[in-house]
Amino acid sequence: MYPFENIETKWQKYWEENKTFKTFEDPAFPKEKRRYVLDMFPYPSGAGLHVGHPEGYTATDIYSRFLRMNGYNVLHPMGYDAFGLPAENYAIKTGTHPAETTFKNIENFSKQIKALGFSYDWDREIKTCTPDYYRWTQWIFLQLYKKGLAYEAQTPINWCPSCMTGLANEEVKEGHCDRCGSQVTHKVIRQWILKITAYAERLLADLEELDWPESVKAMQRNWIGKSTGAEVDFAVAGKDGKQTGDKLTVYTTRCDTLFGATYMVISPEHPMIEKLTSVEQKEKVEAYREEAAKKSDLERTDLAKTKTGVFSGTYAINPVNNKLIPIWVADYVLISYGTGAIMAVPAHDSRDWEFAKKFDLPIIEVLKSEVDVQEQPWTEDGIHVNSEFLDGLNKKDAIEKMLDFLEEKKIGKKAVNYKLRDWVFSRQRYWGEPIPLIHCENCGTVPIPEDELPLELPAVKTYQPTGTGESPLAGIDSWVNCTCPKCKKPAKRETNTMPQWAGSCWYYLRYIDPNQEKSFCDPKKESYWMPVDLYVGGAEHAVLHLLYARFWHKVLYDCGLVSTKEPFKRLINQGMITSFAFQRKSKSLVAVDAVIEKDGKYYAKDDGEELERVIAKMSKSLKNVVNPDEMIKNYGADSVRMYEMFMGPLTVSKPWNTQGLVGINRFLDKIWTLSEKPMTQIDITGKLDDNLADLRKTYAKTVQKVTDDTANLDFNVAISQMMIFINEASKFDSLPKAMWEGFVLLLSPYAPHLCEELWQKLGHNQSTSKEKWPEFDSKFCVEDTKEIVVSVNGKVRDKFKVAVGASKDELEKLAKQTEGFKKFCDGKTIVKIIVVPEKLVNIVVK
Ligand code: ANZ
Ligand code: ZN
Repeated sequence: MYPFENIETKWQKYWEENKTFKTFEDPAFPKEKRRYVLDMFPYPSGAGLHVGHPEGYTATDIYSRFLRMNGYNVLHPMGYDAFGLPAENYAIKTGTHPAETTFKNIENFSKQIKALGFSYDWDREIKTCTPDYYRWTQWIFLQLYKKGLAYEAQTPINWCPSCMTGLANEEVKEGHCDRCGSQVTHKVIRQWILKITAYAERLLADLEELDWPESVKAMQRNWIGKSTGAEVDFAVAGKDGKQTGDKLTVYTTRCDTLFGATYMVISPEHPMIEKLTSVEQKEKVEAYREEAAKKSDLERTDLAKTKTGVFSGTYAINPVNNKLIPIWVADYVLISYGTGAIMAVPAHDSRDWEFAKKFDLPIIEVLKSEVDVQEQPWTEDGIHVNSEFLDGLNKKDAIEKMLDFLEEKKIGKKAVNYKLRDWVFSRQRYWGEPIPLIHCENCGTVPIPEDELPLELPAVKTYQPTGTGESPLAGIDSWVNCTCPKCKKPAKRETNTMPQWAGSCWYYLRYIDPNQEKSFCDPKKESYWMPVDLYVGGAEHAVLHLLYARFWHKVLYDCGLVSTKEPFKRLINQGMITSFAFQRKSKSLVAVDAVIEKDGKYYAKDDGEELERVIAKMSKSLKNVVNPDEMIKNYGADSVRMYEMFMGPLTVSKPWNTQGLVGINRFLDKIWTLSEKPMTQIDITGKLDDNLADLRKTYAKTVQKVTDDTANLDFNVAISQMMIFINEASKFDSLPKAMWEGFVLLLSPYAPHLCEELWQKLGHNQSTSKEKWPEFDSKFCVEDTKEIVVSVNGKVRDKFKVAVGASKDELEKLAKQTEGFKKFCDGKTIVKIIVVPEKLVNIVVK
């Protein structure tokens, strides 16, 4: 076994001491020779590094090393996303300051990451929880505030009763807290909100120019949810048809179905609800509103749920036929979308249809339907019927004609809506960036002067969230009480903190100039590196981090503070590394340590049931979590790096199998053994004997493939090719030094420690990363001999080898010299000889 432990610590020390990967904004590199290769930085959890982390980190590391050797200046930094709930929850449990826990975890992460030999410029390391970093997070927040993009509001927001904090919409997954899984409720509290909706159109449109996975773009598109339709005004009337003078505006994507609108619905939170409720219905409406307030949006809009609602007691006039239609209150209409009111077309909308059936409201077909709309809704397209001036028209034409009609009557206009909601940005928690604002009785909200930033988090004694909608900071009088920067009178600080996502909204900019004290980043350096050329990370950030960061970046762009519209030009999602688990017939999973293996079969320890081995997510409960430290200790960092790349294509999910790691370790061991063989000075571009010429062909192909595959991030394919080369090379007692050197350089981004050692052994005294990427003339890849088949009367009788390009005459002559020819043609009459160059000679005999 090669001494990987010594080799790896030796070279890690060398890189650190020599600052081998320190990066400068060297003007000698033209713009097209600069690359910014970024990893999604980790949250330093107490659990330490997961084997999923090194997957993406190794990929970007190989790519960065490859680019450097190809003459690029590469920015490749690493840091820690260090604010967040787990450290705070731990503090609540133990009383340890979250900073203490966080820094301890960072130390551990850093040790683990460094043990993998990544070529980061560690002088650029950042931690989002240090005041010199969050000073600028606060500063950027103030720029948003000054642009009117941060506002205070008292609105119902998602509230996690267990984390006791407000959440952004993006943090709610199917009605549950993304972090702890508790059911999310609504709570009305004072919030700071960022106007991300002001950027909805640009966030949508600019996706087009990004080289991102289609799936991530699609998720962002859906999340932004652009909808084009119309706003239509309905006159409100009493039972008697007398207009009250009020109007109710709805949002509809189908104004063409107006003739089928048989009732209206307003959301229980609609601002006009009191005006629209009749005296007789008041009690019922109020009771209904109370019930609705308890439900989540998910519960309210779930298609499967039976519809509930209550009649308001008033009516509206359908403007196309002057019919009186009732206005209902129902919770399937959300206040947060469109106008919070709809015209219901039960014949052609499923939710409206169910509601109409339940409350016995009329259903009028206005699109020619293939079903009876009294029995089921028809939601497909159709030609318009029962619609007077729209009859006979298709959807598109009918919408246009109706829009003309509405515009002419001044009761409707085209409108666009987005599903995207503004970003609830304040958290009632401790371990986050304090929001740098002051509340003054005279002056209102006043930003802290920029030169007084950072506004540091004060030390507290108890981290417990208050649950009242106030952050624990609110309990520290000495911190809360301050003087107003404007009028100098006593004032109070904002006590909410920023959400987990704030620090990661701009960290890629701080890496560019991590120690800058005058600004968040020197503009010259910013334009030297930006945008990020390649960003690699997990798919779970598709809408959260990646949408928020794009938003902040666009704001900075509008402030003239960054040079690009988008931060991340190319994005790659690494696949998940899964593990094995064992499954019973009942489909329940059994933890790995509760299984016995016998003759290749698996049985449950407790009751002996035979189990099936299945692929599962790594989890503590299944005891199938792989610990990278242990793997590095047993097989070395180079093996772990290469194994993770060899498991399969970077972007697919794949199960961990330590046997595969063992195989890679053997492969590296074989290389070590090979390196002990004598190296010859043979000129590998000259004439070689047959065997070496064959090896040269493989070598040439290896150079070509590893170059292309590494550039395309097809690392598993590149590794396979290197294995082919090593297999062939192992058959030789000595190797041409030039070839071996080339191979070592090809392998160096993948197994950097081993290759540094081999490179030194070859007599070199600088790091492989400073060497030029090997090239080899592609003419050596070309096959120089061909195998020709000799057939007699169509039956294969022999084969021979000949140089590529041999003439027909020569092929015929050589065919006649084969044993097969002699055996089957001697003594017979040759009728015809057919020669297919490079392939075959067929002899027809009688
Ligand atoms: C009449 C109609 C007829 C509708 C029809 C649909 C089909 P998207 O495409 O998602 O934008 N809607 C409008 N505001 C709503 C709210 N606050 N809560 C619940 N539903 C609301 O959906 C737009 C459609 O959703 C609108 O078009 C409206 O119903 C409903 F055959 O109006 B439609
Ligand atoms: Zn003041």
